[in-house]
Amino acid sequence: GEGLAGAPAPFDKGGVKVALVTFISAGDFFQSYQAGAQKQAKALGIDLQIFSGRQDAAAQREQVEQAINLGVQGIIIDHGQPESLKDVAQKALDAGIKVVAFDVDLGNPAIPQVEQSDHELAKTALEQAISDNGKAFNAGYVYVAGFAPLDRRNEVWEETKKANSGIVEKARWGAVNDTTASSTADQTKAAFQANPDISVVFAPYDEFARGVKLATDELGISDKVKIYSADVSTADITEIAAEGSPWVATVATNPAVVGEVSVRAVAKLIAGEDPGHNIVVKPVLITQKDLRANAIKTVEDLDAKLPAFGKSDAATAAWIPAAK
Ligand code: SR1
Repeated sequence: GEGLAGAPAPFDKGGVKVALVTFISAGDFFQSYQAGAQKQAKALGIDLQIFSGRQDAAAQREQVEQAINLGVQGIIIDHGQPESLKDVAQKALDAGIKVVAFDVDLGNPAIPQVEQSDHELAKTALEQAISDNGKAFNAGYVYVAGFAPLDRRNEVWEETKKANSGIVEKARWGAVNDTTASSTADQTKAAFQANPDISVVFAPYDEFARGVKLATDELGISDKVKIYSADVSTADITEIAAEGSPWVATVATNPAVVGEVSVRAVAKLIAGEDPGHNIVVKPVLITQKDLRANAIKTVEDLDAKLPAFGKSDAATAAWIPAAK
């Protein structure tokens, strides 16, 4: 990369190398996150190398070691299993490399944590579910433990059930793998066959929600179910806004913005600036009703209509150019 006039060292000279080591590489959320990271890197003259983890903890761990050996100045760790990452992340720090974590808690005060305010995200989604369906309904819940964002959203689900005895969790299912949506769809069918009285599904990851919708469409019960999720993509908007869609609301950031923020955070560390320890990108509520009423068809339409969705002030600095 080229030098940035007026930027602090080493960005003034250019040639800064950063690695983005992912755990989940496929799916709309992660593709968009990576695209945003790449755009912000380009604006900063950073040479960003993306490693695809493919849900393999051992491979991701090795990739962090590869990045260290490549001589990068910064590493962004995107999701993963804390136990297989903590020591290699410390090894990177010991080598003078700056580290930022997105959605994986490495429990290290030297490693800033990027997140999407997952408690607020889940709270907003569940408040919408209660406003649409009342305080008593039979619920299905899609959850896989061990992912920091899902675990944080789960805390809010547990609190919500505790505060509302009329909300009954009839079944819980979910899978995170190469084909999360179709695996979740298969499990959803089984869950509905055993519990035909489920009327609300909390599916706080868009691949989960997509799987649930696939299943309810196939079972012909989409008019009897409402789905509340996290995340959004252009493909999701199409699914949510479709006629007769049971997917009525989602709470989401623009994942590209989260990618931009992650790169800005590591850039600030490399420049010797403090981006803060908890770096939060706030999500917004997106309802089927609003998408239809405002003819929103793409993530770009959302960016244009909702300024809070299209950009974030997190980890900014006067010398950091906006991603284009
Ligand atoms: C398996 S974890 C999936 C979640 O990670 C990000 O936080 C996205 O919001 C997605 O829901």
